[in-house]
Amino acid sequence: ILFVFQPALAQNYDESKAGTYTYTLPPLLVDSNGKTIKNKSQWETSRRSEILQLFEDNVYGTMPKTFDSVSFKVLNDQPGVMQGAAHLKETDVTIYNNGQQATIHVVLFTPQQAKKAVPTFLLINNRSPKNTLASRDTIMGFWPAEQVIAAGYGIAAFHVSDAAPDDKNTYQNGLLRLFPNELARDNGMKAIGAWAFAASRVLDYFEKEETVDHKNVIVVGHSRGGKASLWAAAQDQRFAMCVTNCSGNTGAALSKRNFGETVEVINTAFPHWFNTNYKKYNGNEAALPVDQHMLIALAAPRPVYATNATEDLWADPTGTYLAMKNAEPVFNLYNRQSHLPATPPKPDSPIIAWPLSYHNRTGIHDLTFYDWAQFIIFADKYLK
Ligand code: GTR
Repeated sequence: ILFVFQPALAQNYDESKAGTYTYTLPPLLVDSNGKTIKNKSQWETSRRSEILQLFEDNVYGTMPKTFDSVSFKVLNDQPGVMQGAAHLKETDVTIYNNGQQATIHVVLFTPQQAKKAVPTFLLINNRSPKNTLASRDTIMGFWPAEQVIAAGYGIAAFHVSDAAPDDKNTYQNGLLRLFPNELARDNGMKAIGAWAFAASRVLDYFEKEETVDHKNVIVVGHSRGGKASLWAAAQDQRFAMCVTNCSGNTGAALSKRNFGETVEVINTAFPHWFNTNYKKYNGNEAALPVDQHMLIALAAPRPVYATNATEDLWADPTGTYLAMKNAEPVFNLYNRQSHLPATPPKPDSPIIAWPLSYHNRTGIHDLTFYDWAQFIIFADKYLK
């Protein structure tokens, strides 16, 4: 007998079948009453919160606005690490609610020579915890702390498993235990919401951490972590900038474009990432009241850097670029306007502009030294 492997949920990689997404993207600047949004105050006072709520209810889940308390405990404070280049702090950020607690362990390096608090990159680490160990036993492009310190920035990370284990059977065992109402509701947050919530609690800590310029924290994530970094920036306007690296479906790529990973595929493989309501859109992206250009727009006017990799068609590089391009009208309500070219740049030709930056790196789905080098140029442009 000959078995022919036929994936039950097939993906499209044929550009001619990607669809006419422009006709189906929900409008950014028309509100639910049909009123056209003409300026930033109309955006900020009405349309922005409508869109945020659509993402909460239909995709990522609500995020608790209150909780009992949060505490910060510095466990390790070591100047002169990295051959004298950096100051290391390891801190436990503990959140208390509903008689329960959950702890997010934060590793932070800041430049030893810094005379004042420094702008800092915060990575939501969804890969091996080894990438972000304080010991620096493994030096990887995923979190190149030495490179970032040499550029004069702070670099911090926490691991997603502290917030919500990345597993459909155990994701509740992190901070979701503190919020049983979230788990009970169809629009309550799950793992990706919990990762973004944790990033905000780390920012609470940074507000008290003298070495970090908490007004200039850049939230960074790769792939599933990049879905969370965008959601964190949308939810918490204290983040100054956002990097979403190869974040693909339900990250920076358009969902209504039929290319690469689909909503049904992601919800089937990772039922613990998005809220229960999101499953209604399996095989029916057309019914989604939002698309991902609207998520990027929620960051406005704060700068966003999105990336792709040429061998990572699963994450739909073209659909990611088009989401950035279609987010522009909101950024353009503010003084510094975005004028991305209509079509994506060639591989390895970053467009580093303020407020929207993009590159498509040659190679595989990953976060690399090359990517970080561009993020540093992006941050320099904005902060220096
Ligand atoms: C894949 C998933 C993607 C992306 C990726 C990752 O399996 O389909 O959406 O999140 O994992 O996180 O590396």
